[in-house]
Amino acid sequence: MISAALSDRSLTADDAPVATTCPYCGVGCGVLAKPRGPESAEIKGDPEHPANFGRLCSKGSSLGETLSLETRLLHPEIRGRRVSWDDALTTVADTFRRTIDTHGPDAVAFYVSGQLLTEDYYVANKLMKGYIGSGNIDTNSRLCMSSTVAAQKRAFGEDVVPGSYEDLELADLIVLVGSNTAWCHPVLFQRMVAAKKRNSRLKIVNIDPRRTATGQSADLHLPIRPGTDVALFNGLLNFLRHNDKIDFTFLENHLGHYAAAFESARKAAPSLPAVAQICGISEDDLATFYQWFAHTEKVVTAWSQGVNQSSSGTDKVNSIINVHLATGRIGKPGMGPLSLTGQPNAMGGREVGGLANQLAAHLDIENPEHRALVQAFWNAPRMPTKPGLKAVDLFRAIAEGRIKAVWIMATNPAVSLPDANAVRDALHRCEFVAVSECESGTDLGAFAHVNLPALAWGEKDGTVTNSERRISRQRAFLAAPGEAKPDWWIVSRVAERMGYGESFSYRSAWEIFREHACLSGFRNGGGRAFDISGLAELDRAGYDALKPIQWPVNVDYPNGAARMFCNGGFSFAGRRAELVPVVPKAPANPPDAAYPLVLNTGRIRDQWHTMTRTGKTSRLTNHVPEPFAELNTNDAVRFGIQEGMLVRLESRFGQALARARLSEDQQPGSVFVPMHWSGPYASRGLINALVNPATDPFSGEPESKHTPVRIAPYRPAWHGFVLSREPLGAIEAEYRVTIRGDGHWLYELAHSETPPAWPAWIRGMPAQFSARRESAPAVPENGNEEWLEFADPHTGRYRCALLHGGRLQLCAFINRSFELPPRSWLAGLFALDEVPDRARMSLLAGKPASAEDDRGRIVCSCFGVGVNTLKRAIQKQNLSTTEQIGAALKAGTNCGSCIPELKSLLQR
Ligand SMILES: Nc1nc2c(c(=O)[nH]1)N[C@H]1C(S)=C(S)[C@@H](COP(=O)(O)OP(=O)(O)OC[C@H]3O[C@@H](n4cnc5c(=O)[nH]c(N)nc54)[C@H](O)[C@@H]3O)O[C@H]1N2
Ligand SMILES: Nc1nc2c(c(=O)[nH]1)N[C@H]1C(S)=C(S)[C@@H](COP(=O)(O)OP(=O)(O)OC[C@H]3O[C@@H](n4cnc5c(=O)[nH]c(N)nc54)[C@H](O)[C@@H]3O)O[C@H]1N2
Ligand code: SF4
Ligand SMILES: [Mo]
Repeated sequence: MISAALSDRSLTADDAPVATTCPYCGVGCGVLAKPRGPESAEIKGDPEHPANFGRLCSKGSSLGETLSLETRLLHPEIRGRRVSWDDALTTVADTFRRTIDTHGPDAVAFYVSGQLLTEDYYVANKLMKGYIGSGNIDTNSRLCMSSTVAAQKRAFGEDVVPGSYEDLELADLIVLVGSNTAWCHPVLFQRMVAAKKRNSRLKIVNIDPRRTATGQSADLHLPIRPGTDVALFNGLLNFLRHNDKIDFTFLENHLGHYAAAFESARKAAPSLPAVAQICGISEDDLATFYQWFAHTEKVVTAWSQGVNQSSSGTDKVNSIINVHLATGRIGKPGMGPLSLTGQPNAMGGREVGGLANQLAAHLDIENPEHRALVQAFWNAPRMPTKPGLKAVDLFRAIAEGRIKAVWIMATNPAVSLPDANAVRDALHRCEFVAVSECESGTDLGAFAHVNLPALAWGEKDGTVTNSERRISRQRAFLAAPGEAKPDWWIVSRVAERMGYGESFSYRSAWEIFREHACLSGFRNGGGRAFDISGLAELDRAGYDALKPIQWPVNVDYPNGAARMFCNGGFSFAGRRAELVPVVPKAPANPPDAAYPLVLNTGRIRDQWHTMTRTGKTSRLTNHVPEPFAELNTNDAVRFGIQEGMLVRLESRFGQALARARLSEDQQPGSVFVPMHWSGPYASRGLINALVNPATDPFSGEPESKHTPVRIAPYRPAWHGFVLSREPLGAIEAEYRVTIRGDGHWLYELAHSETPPAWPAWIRGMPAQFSARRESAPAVPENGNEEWLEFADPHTGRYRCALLHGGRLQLCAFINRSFELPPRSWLAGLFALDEVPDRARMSLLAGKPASAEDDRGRIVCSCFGVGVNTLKRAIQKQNLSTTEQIGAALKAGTNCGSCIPELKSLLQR
């Protein structure tokens, strides 16, 4: 039961909004939040935050609807049984202590996350590296940004993002590589689109094997063959050299070696036709891109996972940085390489050294002087002398029993690591798994010996750093629910119980931040760019009032710095940088006759990773309700697949089921599947079960975008869906997807065995009442129950509906084939207190008497505008711009995340 104390969780006085930061992507938008009851809040973009100036995307603007406590983890548990904090903390501390005493410090590990706050991250890293004395702390940023980290270190001598978001607005050419910015960094993309309206010279190029919402809005889309980015940028370096566009003065003054990189580019990408052939694109398009780049001074190249998540990810990033260094286009207004970080605090994690091969404050674990420096600052008893294991290797070590105790915080490796079945097997075998989480019922939770309830967004307090080095405060506006605690608190109390009380006596995030800031300046004679010593003296009030600021913050830059490296000042000896020679390499595992397609995985607009938060609001589940596999129409013909059919995907590692989508946006030979669906939402949607655990040799980042797979129709005995006002318990079906709707639940189902009688099967579906709903009757008290039914045993069709006092309670549609009525109109009937006669007549037909009544799949999440409504309005009212659509239907006028899709509807 939710305690009465939760009835008002507001921490704000006088209803004033609290300024905080969005917990989703690395854009790091400022949010103004006002609590509205214990489980919701009014959310607005913060007009003063320099990342978003008031804008929010669909995910950010729905934050207020994701604060439900229904599935939260609210109490510490051991083996699923509620225990006291003292028991839980002591169990973790004692088990770690015992394991270390018996097997040494490398027999334990932490696996942490870019969704921790900087303060949480700092403490976890300090405990593992300085006190336990092992390098075995790695983070999910390994799966995300580590190729960029490795490449920036190779190029600049330090992991530094030189530019700022405003450079995107000052540029005349923006090159987006392996980034679906329109969906994954939406507010930044909106800033680019707005800049394009102001500056008619500004062009956007998108380099992505798939045509995404980003590609649709670009001036030029290069659908390169997967994995060929290095050849493309090597070719560009070569082209720039042939066309006298190299800034040799910059190279002479600020670079160490550079000749070898030119030579390697010349050999690997000798001519335009050769590059066009390697990349599988037209020579004309390639020449256009090269010409634009060569003849535009202000160029920003931004990239994300299509670049990083590759067995040549580090080389890909260096090939991009090379063209910027070689032309001196770095650190100046409107130009530079700009890595777009994924998670809200991917950058903060790098600053505190959360990766297994780093130390805190951008220092190197393999450098004895650096180790000594950190050890001295922490007054630490021991330091590791070698890097720890990187994520994929770390879970292998768990499987092999070399690591015997692991503590996982704010990430779900059972879902997000490649070869996920092997990871689950490793967790199953591990002697001790502790998990710090906000949610109960995750796939990972099932493996936990100890579950530690952590504060979630809105409750936690600290700092994050976004993609442009900007440190912002996340502030609490809701009191802690149940017994949940801040992550830093949990780690510190375990550290105390392990005997390190003096060094972990923290009582607030502020104290930790000061220590972190102080370390960044400790014996830093200007050699380390990451220096926020200017914030080391912040008092509590100053920390609470801290305005967003871009590091470095020190005596030279008391107000932070928008750009770095404009006049060199790199971090290698002599303040130089390096042009890194890179050679194109094929992806680790090429497709073959048995597994002929390349599986590409990534994100959709309205879901965040494993859906623990974005799955909580129907506003975000409507856009793409079900896991899908998108493939080219030619491939579909080849493999006998039709639009809307269920397909089985299979690799050498595992299998998954998804709904087929046919599209020319997908190049032949590739199939794209989103990464989001995990156990709580889909029985067979775990795409990482298929993904190969190949990694980049420098960064250890997994190749999540390239696995050979095969695809075939999945032919169960029956297909169906059930819409229900109340959530239903376990439904026995091979294929089951659970979708939260507005006032209803939708279950997409398919199974290989037909039950003996449908009516009994459907009536037997157990309603699953949550603790809170126990008292609320699902059925209006004096409502009379009414069953409508239609069955045709000959065709295998069965349809039924249950009404209580005229109110739709449940309906089910079953068929032998996957062809079933659209769900949108039926779902809309759950909003009504009584199904009108007209609709009741057509209920079992599954479609409205008039087509006008079906809005179709939701495109605009903010105003619930569906694709059918849009198509009708475009035709009938002759709409030709997104502004006109906005005026007619409001679609696209709030967060703007759907504008690329509105544009493509207009085009069609
Ligand atoms: N809506 C939403 N937004 C998010 C997230 C989310 O879960 N949902 N997560 C956040 C996080 S942590 C991250 S890391 C970012 C990721 O942001 P993005 O990197 O933009 O997103 P992805 O969809 O993973 O992949 C981007 C693109 O890489 C392309 N790609 C695949 N192979 C290649 C290749 O060989 N070369 C090139 N050039 N491109 C290729 C894919 O087709 C895909 O369109 O998004 C952040 N923002
Ligand atoms: N196939 C494939 N796999 C991928 C990717 C891909 O593109 N393709 N992308 C990779 C990338 S870039 C990333 S970043 C990862 C993301 O993968 P994960 O990190 O595994 O995904 P999340 O769902 O964000 O997991 C975060 C978990 O932490 C919990 N949580 C949230 N806030 C807090 C907090 O403050 N404290 C604690 N203790 N817990 C919290 C959430 O409830 C959630 O369960 O996935 C990677 N995996
Ligand atoms: S772009 Fe959207 S998800 Fe990313 S920080 Fe801004 S509001 Fe949040
Ligand atoms: Mo990420």
